[in-house]
Amino acid sequence: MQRPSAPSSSGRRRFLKAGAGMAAGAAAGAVMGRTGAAAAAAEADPTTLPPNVPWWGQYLGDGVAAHPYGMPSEFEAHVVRRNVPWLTATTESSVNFTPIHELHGFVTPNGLCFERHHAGAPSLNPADFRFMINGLVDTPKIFTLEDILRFPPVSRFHFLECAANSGMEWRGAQLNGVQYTHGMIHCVQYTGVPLKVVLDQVGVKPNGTWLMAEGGDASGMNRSIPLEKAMDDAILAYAMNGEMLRPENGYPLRLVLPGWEGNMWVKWIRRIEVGDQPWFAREETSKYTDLLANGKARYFTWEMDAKSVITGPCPEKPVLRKGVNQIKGLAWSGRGKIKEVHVSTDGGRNWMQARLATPVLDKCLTCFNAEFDWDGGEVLLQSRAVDETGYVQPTMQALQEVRGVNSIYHNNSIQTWLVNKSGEVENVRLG
Ligand SMILES: Nc1nc2c(c(=O)[nH]1)N[C@H]1C(S)=C(S)[C@@H](COP(=O)(O)O)O[C@H]1N2
Ligand SMILES: [Mo]
Repeated sequence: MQRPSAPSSSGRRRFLKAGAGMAAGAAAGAVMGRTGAAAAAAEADPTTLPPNVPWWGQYLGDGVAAHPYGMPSEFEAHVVRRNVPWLTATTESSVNFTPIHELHGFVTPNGLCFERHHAGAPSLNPADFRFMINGLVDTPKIFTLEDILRFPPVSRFHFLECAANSGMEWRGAQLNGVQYTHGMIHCVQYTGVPLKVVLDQVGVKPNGTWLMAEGGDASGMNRSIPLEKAMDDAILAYAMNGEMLRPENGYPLRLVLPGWEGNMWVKWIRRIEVGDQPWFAREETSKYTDLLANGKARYFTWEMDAKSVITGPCPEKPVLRKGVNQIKGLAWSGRGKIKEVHVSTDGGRNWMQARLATPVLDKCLTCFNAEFDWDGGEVLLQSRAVDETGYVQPTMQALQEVRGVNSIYHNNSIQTWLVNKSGEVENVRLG
């Protein structure tokens, strides 16, 4: 690599791009996914290393007017949501996946939160937005966004997991990447108004026991929700991670049902009807039900069972060197806090306790880490979450004994990563 003689601002940028391309190219030849920092470090120009003053420290950088809305470094361009084109017929009724292997801490940046739409993400002017509550209430009411913003706000961190997360893996290992096997999850800080506060204002009648939440997008997606949950911890959220919701996540208003399956978190919510029985909508009968081995189906499986996954090493993050390596991962439970996470390097024969990173919050992602000493042999990495109710994340065999193999949704089984002798990591099924 050559140092540019008189780097103009754009010249410098071209130089940086070329450098990144070379470095990433060299690494990609060896192991898929070995890009970014590791590759760049291998190619570092010694004349720019400390104590030398690097060339980029000898010129003015971008001015403050350059980025009115900041973006990640161009060297992080590989950290993006990804979809699987063959999975769905269209991109409007489809899903993309959070790059959980590239994230740090438990908060998902807004631009990386996976999206799941049934009819695409509508773009609407909040001035035209209305939210209605009708049915078994004393005073049916239509709210503007302004009205909603006038209630005292609450802010809470919660994960949202699509019930179909890991749904491809029921009959065997399918997708070779943690972004695809476990990326239908995100965790942000929501700000909004407790649904209870709004329901109390319209006055739910004594016989009102169920709610129907309805989306304003072209899918008109709706779900039945027991009043108990609405009065417990449901939020009508207008913000995520400190800014208004992104259009794809329901701008300007979405339902937040902590710990419950993502499908029920109605986006672009336009109406809640209060009734005295569930509606048995499409999304809770034909979809989001689990066909058991005996031909009957489970339904109203709202709570997300405790689950965890190792996000490094993983297929996208091979083991790069022998000796002590870090295992890192995420754990969560729809029933409360994570109590413990165990990790295994021998496919579940022996377990050791992982460290939990604080804070450990209710119905929120929890980060864990542990060390493992790699001698260059084959290793079977697993993690197992235990939540505060004492529930232990099951193996796929144990899950199949209860659920059979016809399910798509609610696969919270233990994931196995095979680290082979060259350090590459593969999605495998044991047994
Ligand atoms: N109105 C509406 N709400 C919706 C959906 C939708 O298509 N329309 N998809 C649901 C599904 S299946 C999931 S998993 C979550 C995804 O939320 P996200 O796009 O913010 O990740 O939104 C739910 N809410
Ligand atoms: Mo979903």
